[in-house]
Amino acid sequence: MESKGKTYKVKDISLADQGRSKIEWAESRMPVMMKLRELYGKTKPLKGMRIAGCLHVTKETAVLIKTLAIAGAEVSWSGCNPLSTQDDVAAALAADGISVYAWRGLSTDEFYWAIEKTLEFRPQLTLDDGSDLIFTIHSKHKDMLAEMYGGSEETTTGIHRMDAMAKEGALAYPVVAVNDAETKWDFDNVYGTGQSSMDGIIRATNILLAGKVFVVAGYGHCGRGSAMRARGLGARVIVTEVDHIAALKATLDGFEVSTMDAAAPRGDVFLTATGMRDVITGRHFAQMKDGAIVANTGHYDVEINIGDLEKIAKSKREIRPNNEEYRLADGRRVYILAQGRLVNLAAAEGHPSEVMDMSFANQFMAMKFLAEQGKDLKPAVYRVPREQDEEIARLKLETMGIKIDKLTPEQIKYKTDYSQGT
Ligand code: 9W4
Repeated sequence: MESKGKTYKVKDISLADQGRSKIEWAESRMPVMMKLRELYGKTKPLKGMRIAGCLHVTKETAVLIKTLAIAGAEVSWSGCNPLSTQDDVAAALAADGISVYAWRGLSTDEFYWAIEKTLEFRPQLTLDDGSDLIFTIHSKHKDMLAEMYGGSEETTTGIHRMDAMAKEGALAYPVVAVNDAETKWDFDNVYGTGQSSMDGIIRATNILLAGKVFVVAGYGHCGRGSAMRARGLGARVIVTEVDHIAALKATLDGFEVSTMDAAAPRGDVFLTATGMRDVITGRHFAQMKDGAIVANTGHYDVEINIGDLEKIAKSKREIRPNNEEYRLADGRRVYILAQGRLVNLAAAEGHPSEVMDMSFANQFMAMKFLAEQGKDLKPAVYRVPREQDEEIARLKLETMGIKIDKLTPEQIKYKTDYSQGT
C-alpha cells in the first residue's frame, strides 16, 4: 500500500520477486522489445520525457514500461481495467522505482484516483487503452495541454472516441492510433485470441478437443484464429456467420458453415466471437446436447444470453474455476465458462507475450515518434506509418532467424512500370 515518500500504491509490495520472475519470462519471449532496448538504450530518444500510461498492468506491459524507462523516459502508470492488474507485476515495478498506482479489484473511485496520481508529474506524453488519460487531461487538466507532445491509443474503442473528439475540434494534441498498425490488430486478433481462447477453454474444462464438434460463431479475425486453432487440436469445426463474404471465406478455408439453429444440437463446444449481442439464446440452449460447453471470446459478456439460460435452468453450481454447470428441467447440463465473459482473459492469460511483443513495439515507436515530432503536428488522430509496421515485422522476423527475398532493381522497375500501365 501507499506510504510516505513512496510514489506507488499496489496491493502487496512483498510480491515483487514473484512479479520479477513473470516479467523476466515475458522479456525472454519479447525479442523485438529487447532489440528496441539495445537500439535506444544508448541514444535515449525519450530522455527528459514524462509519460503517463493507463494500460493493463501485466507482465508484457511491464516490459513496455521498462523499455520506455531504458530509452530515457520518466514513467507513471495506472491500470485501465479494475480486473486486469497482476498484483505481483505491479509490486515488481514499484519495487524497481516505477511510479505505479494499480491493484486488482480497485473501485471506480480508486480507478480515477489512480489516474489522477499518474498526472501529478505533469506528463508530456500519454499512453492509453480506452482514452481515459486523454479525456481526463482534456476535461479536468486543461492547464496541462500546452505541455503535451501527444498521446497514443491502444484500442479500436478508444480510437473511435478520439476520432469523434477530433471531428468536433475538441482534440488539443496529436494522438497515434496504435491499434490500426497491421503488426498489432492482425496478429493480436488472429494468433493471440485464437490461442488464448483455446487455452482458456482447456484450463476451465481440461477436455480433449480432438474429435469434438466445435462451433465458432463469427468468422472475423478472432473467429478465424479460434477456428484455425480448434481444427489444429483435432476438433471438427462448424462456423456460423451472418455475413456472406465471411461465410464464403470460412467455406473456402475448409470449414463447415451452418446456422446456429442447425449447429446448436450438434455442438460439444460453442465459442462466440462476433462482437454482437444474443448470438446464443434460449432457443439454442433448449436444443443443446447434455454436457455442451459454451464460451465467449468476442464482445464483453453480451454474446451469450445467460439470462435466457437462467430462465430454463433448475439449478446451477460452480463445478470448476471459471466453469458453471446449469442443470435444465429434463436433466441436461450446459456449462458456461467465465460467466460468458472473455474466456481468453478470465480463464487464461490473454495474448501470449510473443504477440504483445509487436503490439508494444508499436506503442514504443509511437512514443518515440511523438517525442520527436509531436510538437510540430496538428491535433488530429494519426495512423501508424506503413514504414513503422514494416520495421516491426522486419525486426520480428530477424529475431526469429527468418530471412526473406529482396526485389532486384529490375523487379522494382517492373513493378513501377506495371503499375503505371506501360
Ligand atoms: N483482462 C481482464 C479483463 C477482465 C477480467 C473471473 C470473472 C486485456 C488486454 C490485455 O481486460 C483484460 N475479468 C476477470 S479476469 C479479467 C481480465 N474475471 C475473473 O471472474 C471476471 C486485458 C493485453 N495483454 C494481453 O492480452 C497479454 N498481456 C497484455 O498486456 C490484458 C488484459
